Amino acid sequence: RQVTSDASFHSVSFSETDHPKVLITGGLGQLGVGLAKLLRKRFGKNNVILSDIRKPPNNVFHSGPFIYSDILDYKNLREIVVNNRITWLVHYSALLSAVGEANVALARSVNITGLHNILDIAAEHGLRLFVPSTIGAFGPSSPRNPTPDLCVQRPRTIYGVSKVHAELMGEYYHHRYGLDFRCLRYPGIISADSMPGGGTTDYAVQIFHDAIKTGKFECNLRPDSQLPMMYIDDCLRATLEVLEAPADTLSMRTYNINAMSFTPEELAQELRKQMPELEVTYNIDPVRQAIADSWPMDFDDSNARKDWGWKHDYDLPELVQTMLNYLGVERC
Ligand code: AKB
Repeated sequence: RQVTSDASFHSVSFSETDHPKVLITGGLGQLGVGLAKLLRKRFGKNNVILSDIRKPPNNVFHSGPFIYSDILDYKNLREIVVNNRITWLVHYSALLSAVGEANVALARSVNITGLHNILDIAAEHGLRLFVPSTIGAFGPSSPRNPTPDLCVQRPRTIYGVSKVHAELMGEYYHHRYGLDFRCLRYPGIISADSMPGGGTTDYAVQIFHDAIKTGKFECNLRPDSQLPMMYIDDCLRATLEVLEAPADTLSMRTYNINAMSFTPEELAQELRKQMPELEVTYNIDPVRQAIADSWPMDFDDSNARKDWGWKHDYDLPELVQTMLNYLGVERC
């Protein structure tokens, strides 16, 4: 291995012979396609396999390897890992917070039983395993402003409970079996070319689409609901950075990461600097509001910054400008 000359990554690069072979589960969600693009640029197109139980759109299918994988089917998963000589696994399959409350049995199965399959296969085959956690792994009895890495975690959603379970199981497998488990607690992620599905922070993506299309937005959270948020490029870069971080820099295996915190009102105000005519109304969804009221308002990510050099690039004005540029250009 050689030290990379690319200053944007704080770690090592892989030569042609020792690059990782990566499998991404839940690859057709909000983050998988973007992560595959970033990892393929770094490790080569054929060394990153996207997987899902859904049929990929043509552009995804033609941009690199795609495979059917059901995380609830242990044998199918093991076959994929063995046949493709997988060395890193990024486990993105999960039901998010709001949709999880609407279907607790399915969320329990995908988020908890599915994770058990992933952990066992990763431990059995010596994989490096990344599982995202979330601000949703905290609850009303956690300190909310800011929320540190280590504090009370008593979430009130099946999503949050399953993510605390994932954090603890991954760390247990790390200590018990030496599994190379790495986990970041993501804030709400904002992206232009992929949509989130069934989350509490989804409003912060939808507002851009509705603002551009109709000049109006109906928000399902109260105007003063402050939540931690991040632009997708920062999230994907953080994921690659923690995956590449030398093990001796990681004093923990689960880190908070953050970029900014804002309320729907503050986001609308920033948007109005470019679209003064934007009309925002509020029609509160009680399920999502109760979830938002129990989550961190600000996220303390000082350990990630200290240990492996985490640093966000996008603050609120840059995020809004980037989203508008991206969606504006797409519209033409
Ligand atoms: C959700 O809102 O459920 C997710 C998350 C913050 O984990 N976006």
